[in-house]
Amino acid sequence: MKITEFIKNNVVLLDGGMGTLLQAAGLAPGEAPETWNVTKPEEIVKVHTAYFNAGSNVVNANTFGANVLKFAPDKLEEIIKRALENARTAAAASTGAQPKFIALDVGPTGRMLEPLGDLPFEKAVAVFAQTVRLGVKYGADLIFIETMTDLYETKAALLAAKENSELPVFVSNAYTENGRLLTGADPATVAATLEGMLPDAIGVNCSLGPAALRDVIRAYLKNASVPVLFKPNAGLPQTRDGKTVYDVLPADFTNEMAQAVGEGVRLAGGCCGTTPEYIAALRAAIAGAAPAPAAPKTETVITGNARAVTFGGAPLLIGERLNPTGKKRLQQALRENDVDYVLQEADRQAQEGAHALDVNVGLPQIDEKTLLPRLVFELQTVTDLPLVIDTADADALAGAMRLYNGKPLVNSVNGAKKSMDAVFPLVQKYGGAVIALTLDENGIPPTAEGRAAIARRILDEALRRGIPKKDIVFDPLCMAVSAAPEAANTALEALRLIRTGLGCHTVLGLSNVSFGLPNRDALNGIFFALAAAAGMSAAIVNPFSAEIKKAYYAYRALRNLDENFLEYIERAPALTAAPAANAAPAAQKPEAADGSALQKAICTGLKGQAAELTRALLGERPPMDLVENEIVPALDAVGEGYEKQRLYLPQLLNSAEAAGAAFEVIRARAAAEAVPTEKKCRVIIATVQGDVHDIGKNIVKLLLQNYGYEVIDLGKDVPPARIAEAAAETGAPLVGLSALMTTTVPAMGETIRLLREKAPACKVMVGGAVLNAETAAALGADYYGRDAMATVRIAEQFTENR
Ligand code: B12
Repeated sequence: MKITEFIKNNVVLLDGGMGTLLQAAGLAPGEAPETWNVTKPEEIVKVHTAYFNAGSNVVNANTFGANVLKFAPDKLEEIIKRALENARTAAAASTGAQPKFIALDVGPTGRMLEPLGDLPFEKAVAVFAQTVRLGVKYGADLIFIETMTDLYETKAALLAAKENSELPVFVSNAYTENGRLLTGADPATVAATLEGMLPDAIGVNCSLGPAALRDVIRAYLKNASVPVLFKPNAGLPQTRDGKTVYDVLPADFTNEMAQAVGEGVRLAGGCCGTTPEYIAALRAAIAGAAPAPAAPKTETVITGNARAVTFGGAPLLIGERLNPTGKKRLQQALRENDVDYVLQEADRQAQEGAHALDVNVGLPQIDEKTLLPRLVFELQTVTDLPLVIDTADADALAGAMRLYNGKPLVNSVNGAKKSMDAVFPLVQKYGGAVIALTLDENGIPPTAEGRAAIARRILDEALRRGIPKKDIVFDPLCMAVSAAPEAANTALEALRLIRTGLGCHTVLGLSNVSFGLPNRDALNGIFFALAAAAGMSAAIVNPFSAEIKKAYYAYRALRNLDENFLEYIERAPALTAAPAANAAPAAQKPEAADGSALQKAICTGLKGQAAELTRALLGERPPMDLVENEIVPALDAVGEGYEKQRLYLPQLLNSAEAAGAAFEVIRARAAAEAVPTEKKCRVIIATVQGDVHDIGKNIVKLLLQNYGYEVIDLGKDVPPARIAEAAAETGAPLVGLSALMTTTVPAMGETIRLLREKAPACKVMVGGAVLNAETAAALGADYYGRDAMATVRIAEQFTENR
């Protein structure tokens, strides 16, 4: 029997922790567990056998870290081959009579993908592909992708599994305590994104105990149409007496798990800290539990890299400003490869309240196949709004969908066979919802009924291919009323027929309707309201249009979609403003509200713009003024957003890079202007071990250099021993240490202790946002510096007293 058959009528029992058991059996710290497949197969067989004996249906072979980034190719093959052999030996040796399946276990690569890290998406796909092919070659029954903390890497792994095997695939992510992946995505986003690529089960493993993950698993059950799996830890790992311990005992674990199965979880097991004892108890607790019936979800959802947007309620606003038709400035930017302009335009629309952004690069002389995927990738570094990938070029669409981190809305397919043959297979492969235009080989039918009939045909064809109804969004097409006076009426009627007749969601490109008439904004606004009333679910609009905004917020208020009119009241004063339709950038936003242009560029993560603005400002203001009153406040704002969970790691990283770009301009200028002076004394500086925050340290370095000190910069994440050695070797009399996190303060203490031992004459100054004079004293530092200027004063004072 295949696992996909077995799942249909049974709750599937998975296995429990492996790494923790191997550690107990003597696996040394730093030793790769996968090597034991070859060197100590009997230990691995023992663990697998114990899980099969405890009742597991699925056992994950010991291949979690088996990838070509960690093992040489022939070693990798040996490890995977032996891993699957060991699991088969265990299946044969075990006593249980239950159906048994062996999974190729696929864990993360251990590297961050671009843009957060340096591993390109396609490289990640290739790494996973190699593991998957070996799993297939050596007889795995299924592929179990697990403990993924980044949605993009999860997509890479799932794509590799699909492209290189016919095996069933389970996909499981590890969530942080705030209910999101490390890189920000929430369960609704993950579920929508992964499901489009047709895994056989999705779910959650590792990180926390079952109770702490209750909300996450419920979010899966609410959003997922495929079976949901749950494989939590025996609690959050804690260190006690130098040992890792887990605090959820088998009885509590199984109670919580049994409840989850009752709520609809279809595959249950454990992760770190769980043992065969937990799995046996779990089997007893869920024995005979009937699997929850499959419940396909019907909501239309699209996602960005961290956010899901659901159709229904008031029409969604899809920003149209990234479509070059009729927009000279954007055309120029696209021709000149001015990515920053495009990113700013995206950000401005997001600020104006757009829910998704249409991206189109269709211009003569532009290679869409290259530019569209690139822009889609770049846009996702500045916005987590879902993108609407708008192209008639199937290759460009394929490239962009492949690189997209989320579930996009594709714009568009139509009723012509050629179009459906080109677009639907891409939707099936990469996942996505798709805008279907009600036209075909014969053009656009003049009547609403004709358009509804085409919609019906498109829907039937999509369903025949296995694409669910929720993923087809119809655009009944509206021409200009100036050319066709019935155009608006026809489009409105077609909307009504499709929405009520087919029960599908709809979208309209609104602005067309007013083409050729004066005060287009007025017409567009009223048309928005009429269309919304007729069943329009989303509108492709100019989010800066005052009339559209009026219509949108008023519609929500009147339809009781805006609780207590909160949003309407908040926006009301602005809704009377004169139309700002296509006004130039920058002039539109209230500057004072959220900082200067440079601060905003840093907050948004616009590297090029941050550098450019800094260059301009350097003519007017002293460099340190820019550091202290622009760069630092912007980073503080980002840090606060991160803390309050309004921003996530990708945004933090982009802002840091933009701040870095601004700072680099300042540094280069300072270096060029520096007057050579006699060096005062040597100062060693470093960010302590475990800490990669180096912006503050670099500022300190710059200032010290400007004041004539010879700075030896050891970089970031520097082990205590290296700092102590450098102090001893160079005889530098002063060392500056930086730490930005509570978790790295102990490393600072350790460094100071070692310095006292290895370079007793050396004085130590410390700084960084987590410190204050008290903690500095408690750590045994000689000086504490609140900011970079304070560092200089300390150094000056130190030199005088020497
Ligand atoms: C930018 C940033 C990042 C960037 C760092 C890029 C880089 N190259 O530095 C990236 C995105 C990589 C990052 C990663 C992480 N970050 Co971070 N990050 C920040 C952020 C927003 C700004 C830090 C900064 O550069 N400030 C501006 C500089 C100029 O200020 P400063 O460093 O304090 O330096 C000044 C003074 O302190 C002093 N000074 C500094 N060093 C020294 C040294 C001496 C000797 C002296 C005398 C003075 C001195 O002078 C400087 C100039 O005036 C802060 C929030 C904040 N507002 O601090 C969070 C923050 C520090 N990060 C945080 C966290 C949690 C993380 C991550 C763990 C996130 C994650 N989940 O992965 C990782 C940690 C990675 C690691 N192992 O270090 C937390 C730390 C919480 C805590 N209290 O422990 C913060 C506070 C955010 C938050 N509010 O939650 N982060």
